[in-house]
Amino acid sequence: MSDHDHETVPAVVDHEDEIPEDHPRYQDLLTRHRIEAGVEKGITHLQGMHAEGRGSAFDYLLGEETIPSADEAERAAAAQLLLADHPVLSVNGNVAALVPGEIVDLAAAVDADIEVNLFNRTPERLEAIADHLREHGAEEVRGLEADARIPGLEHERAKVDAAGIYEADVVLVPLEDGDRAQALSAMGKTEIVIDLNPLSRSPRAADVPIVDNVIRAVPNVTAHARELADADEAELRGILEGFDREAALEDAEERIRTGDR
Ligand code: PTJ
Repeated sequence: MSDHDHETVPAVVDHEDEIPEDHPRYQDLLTRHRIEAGVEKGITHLQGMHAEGRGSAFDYLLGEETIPSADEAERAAAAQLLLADHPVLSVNGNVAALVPGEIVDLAAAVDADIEVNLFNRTPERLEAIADHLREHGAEEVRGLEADARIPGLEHERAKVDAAGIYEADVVLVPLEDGDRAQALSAMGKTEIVIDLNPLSRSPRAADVPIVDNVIRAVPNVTAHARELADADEAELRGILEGFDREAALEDAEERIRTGDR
């Protein structure tokens, strides 16, 4: 079957099931649809569309696949989350729209809290995101109390739960802005960042930078965590020691610049 033989996409897609799975740009179309639906539901901020557009350009250059160095980072992230005393998964409007059920599955696999943390923070969006996560199986959603502050951050992303991100030892921050990534790092937290742009400040501030689409990265971290569920501490520490964050960033940049596999 050639690329031209796939079904065409209807002009108006009301539900993601209407996007033909054999379309060569299926994953990108699905992502766009979920972000649009997220905006309509009051979950995703309009700026989330710009963020998605940027991400999608990087993903295109990466070949829209999980490159081997990203898979290694995802395995290291799973090990880091399993070793944590108090891991927290931070969720914004794009993550809630793209991978709500997958975040709930990951939280269950590594026994993590889920906390909503928004750049464009409003009570309406917080509630809409918490409800959406609960609809996808989340039992407890943190971030609504916001009774603590990340030191050194002026904007709304500084607002966190004292019993959540503030106390966490390991934080997963997908699609993060650089300021908070650096501020969390300054608090001594171990950070796992998922971002398609390897040059962005957030993956550069991360202990474990994952240069991959959240749509692929989150379920793959969960798959590694399930596979490592019975691993002992020495094995998990060995995986982390064998992971080279600089090499992972360089490898992703090289792939984007040259297209070389
Ligand atoms: O929901 P809010 O209010 O917290 O706002 C969320 C956004 C994403 C709008 C806000 O944090 C923002 O403006 O982020 P930036 O500064 O645009 O950064 C987003 C980063 O995520 C960019 O480096 C993108 O390349 C990257 N990105 C976008 N889509 C994806 C992605 N990375 C992984 N997977 C994606 N699907």
